[in-house]
Amino acid sequence: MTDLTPHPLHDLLLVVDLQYDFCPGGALEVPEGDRVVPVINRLLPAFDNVGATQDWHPAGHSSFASQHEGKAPFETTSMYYGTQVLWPDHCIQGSQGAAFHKDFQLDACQFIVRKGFRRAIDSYSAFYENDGETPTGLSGYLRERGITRIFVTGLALDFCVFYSALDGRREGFEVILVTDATAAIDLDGSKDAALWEMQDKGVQMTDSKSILQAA
Ligand code: VGL
Ligand code: ZN
Repeated sequence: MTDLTPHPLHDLLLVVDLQYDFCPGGALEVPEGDRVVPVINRLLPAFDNVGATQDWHPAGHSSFASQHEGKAPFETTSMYYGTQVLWPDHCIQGSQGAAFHKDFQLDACQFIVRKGFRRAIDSYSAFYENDGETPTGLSGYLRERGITRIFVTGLALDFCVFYSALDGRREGFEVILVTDATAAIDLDGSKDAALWEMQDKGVQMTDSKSILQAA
């Protein structure tokens, strides 16, 4: 079994999109999304390396259903880079919905990667935009810092967490999903599909209790 003890140099806690629009009452709410906030806060002191992502769209972003005549949120459309789910307007730069949940101890984060800021392309993953090839710069940053293993938490399990975990593997990092520190949107079985694919691609799974016991 993998040693879950967080290593001071090589392990990173990554917190994905812990923003109001993904919490209950938000524009793109994840059921019980806010439940992960205290779980993540409890993990923070166990890690010497912590970073966050922040979904950060300009008004009129092309991933918004409002920009597509005749389309409703959660339908899909074809973009130049492939199929794209269309979302309610969310995480608009500078808005309250784009802000981090106030109870999340953001001060513990050493970096914040903003993503989805180009109008023409969405960006779920912390590593690549949705064309799968435009980098955010995160893998180079982490490699220069000597990070080799990433513990992934945050929202939403079946979109930004999922793509971040898979791209982390693709970039050669060890990836461990902290299952109770994440929550899913779950569109048409997307939660189970994401869990299966992550397992298939070598993403390990654990829970916060096991990490804290090992710390
Ligand atoms: C997300 C859909 C659109 C996420 C972001 O954080 O999972 N999902 N934008
Ligand atoms: Zn988004």
